Amino acid sequence: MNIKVEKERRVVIITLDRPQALNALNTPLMNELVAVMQQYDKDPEVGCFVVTGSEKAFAAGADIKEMNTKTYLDMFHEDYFAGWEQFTAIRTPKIAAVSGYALGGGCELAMMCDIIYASDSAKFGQPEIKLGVIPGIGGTQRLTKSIGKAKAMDMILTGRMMGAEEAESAGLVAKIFPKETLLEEVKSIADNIASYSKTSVMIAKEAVDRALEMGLREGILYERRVFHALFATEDQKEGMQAFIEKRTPSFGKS
Ligand code: CO8
Repeated sequence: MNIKVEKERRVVIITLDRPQALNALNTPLMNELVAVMQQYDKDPEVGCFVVTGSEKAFAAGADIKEMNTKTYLDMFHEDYFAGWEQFTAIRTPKIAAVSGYALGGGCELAMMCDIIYASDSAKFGQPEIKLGVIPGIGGTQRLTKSIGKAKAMDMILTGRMMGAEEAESAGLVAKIFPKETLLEEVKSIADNIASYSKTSVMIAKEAVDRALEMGLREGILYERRVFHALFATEDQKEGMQAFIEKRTPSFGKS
């Protein structure tokens, strides 16, 4: 196995575990990660994923040693990297807890998560230009949408790394924690998210994702319609009634 999986209450923590290759993302790792997440995605008891690596590396990129001898036709017919679309299709929120290197595919994996929290040691980068290629798992698109054209061009054309503070001020990272406490802090945030109605969390995530793809008018209409739809759930009744009765809501699966 190239990953370790633990379940703590309603949170599933997945640790990338290829230390000999700084967690470089190869096809077996991708397949294991996707399979585990697809299984838990359907479980109403699981409310959040945390994806993390080691203190030295979240992931140092796609596995160069798996790719280096491939031809164009190999890449085309395998539709290399297309499997990562199944990772983005996971509907339960996924949080990246990043320490150390998040380079190339590693940075792209973090960006395929819904929130990135980083330790003060994190280093983000898209160094593919140094290998004679370009980002291939969404980096040119997601980094540009996340931090804007100026910084995305700077990162992708020079291949330089960005430290945690710059990544936070650019909007790539939601918050920075000391590396010693990163995972505990992120688990506690994941626990909080998982304590809410899974239905409303999934719908909220979907609505925010739509903001990147839709115009404002359509996006606001979409939001209003799914807001209306939540009134068909028991969780809406329970959440609002609990507020009025000054008690903690007990959310179910509806
Ligand atoms: N792939 C495979 N092996 C890797 C990778 C990687 N991405 N990164 C590190 N490793 C391996 C090293 O080869 C080394 O193995 P060995 O001990 O057998 O030589 C081991 O991990 C440890 O690495 P280093 O000795 O290099 O460790 P350092 O601490 O000296 O350096 C760095 C750490 C700076 C992170 C360095 O390892 C590095 O620069 N790694 C590569 C970073 C990189 O270029 N990433 C981008 C990869 S390409 C990509 O992600 C997308 C490609 C898109 C293609 C599009 C196709 C459709």
